[in-house]
Amino acid sequence: MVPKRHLWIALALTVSAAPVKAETIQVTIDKLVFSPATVEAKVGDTIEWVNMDVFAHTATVKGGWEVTIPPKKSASLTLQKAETVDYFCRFHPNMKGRLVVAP
Ligand SMILES: [Cu+2]
Repeated sequence: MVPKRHLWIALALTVSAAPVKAETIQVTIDKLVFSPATVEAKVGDTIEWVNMDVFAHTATVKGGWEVTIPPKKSASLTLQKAETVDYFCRFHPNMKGRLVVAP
């Protein structure tokens, strides 16, 4: 018989080694506000911006990427690297959001 304690260790290893499934995280844009303003995600996850407004917005990183979200549409981006990025809307610079991307 295998001692019970060893079974527990085997179980813990199995759980921690399970692959993490990539997620799609929605950020709603409504009345010029990104919500939630800060999102914690992992590399491989997809951020989907859902624009409820009747005009276009962007999610723009200074010196980095830009995603345009047309009115009443959505647009998405798959996160490629671990970093914390602040983004804003090119058309409405008061609109701000942050992505905290873990490896
Ligand atoms: Cu905007």
